[in-house]
Amino acid sequence: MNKNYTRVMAVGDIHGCLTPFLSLYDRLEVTEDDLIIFLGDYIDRGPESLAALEWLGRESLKPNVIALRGNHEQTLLDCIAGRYADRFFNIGIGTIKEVRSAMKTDPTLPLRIVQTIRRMPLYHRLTVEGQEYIFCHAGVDAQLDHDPPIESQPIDRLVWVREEFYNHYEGAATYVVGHTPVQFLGQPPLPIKRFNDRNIIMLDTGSCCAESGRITCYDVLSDKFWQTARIGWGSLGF
Ligand SMILES: [Mn+2]
Repeated sequence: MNKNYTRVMAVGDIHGCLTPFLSLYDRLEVTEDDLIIFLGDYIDRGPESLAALEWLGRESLKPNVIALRGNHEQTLLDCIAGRYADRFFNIGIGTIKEVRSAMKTDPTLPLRIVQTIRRMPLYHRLTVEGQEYIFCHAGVDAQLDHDPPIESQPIDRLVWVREEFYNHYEGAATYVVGHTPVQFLGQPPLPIKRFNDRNIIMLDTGSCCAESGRITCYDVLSDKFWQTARIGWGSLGF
């Protein structure tokens, strides 16, 4: 790490819940001495997908803010580019509705979305006091090689992988990921510091995708974390 950051914070899935996230972000009082890495999935499920994407696009222009790409952003990109129409119908439908209605007054919107998502890296690597951290939306496919080089992983794996990562990864680098809500793993809505005794920190605490969902920010230097109030299903009027 070139700069000695006060905090190195990662934020789990937001999923269109920008308003609750922004009140959390205010509480963090982020300064330029903090590094903040968003783990992807800013859109879909919640009601403020476009606003979340645009906010992340602007915020990540700051040198100490990194917004990684999640499977939902990748899917939206693929939809706009005309690929994977099947996935477009599975996830992303809420965002596509928002995009369609906003396009009526802003026809350049799809191009801006493509530019914003293409700027989002798939992972970020960082070494702090000899400990390597890899921030990524989902992880790597570790079924055969239990510590595969992230550089050779297909995009699809980096943003979609689940069990093939967290049940098989055995590397020394600590992965910091979102993607799979901890509730789906039978856990309470708190960050998981070491999943299954592996070097994996899991920070998707459900946002609006689980009954007990909330959004989590975690500082890997201090192990401190901050959360929104419970968001959960239906609390946002959808
Ligand atoms: Mn997600």
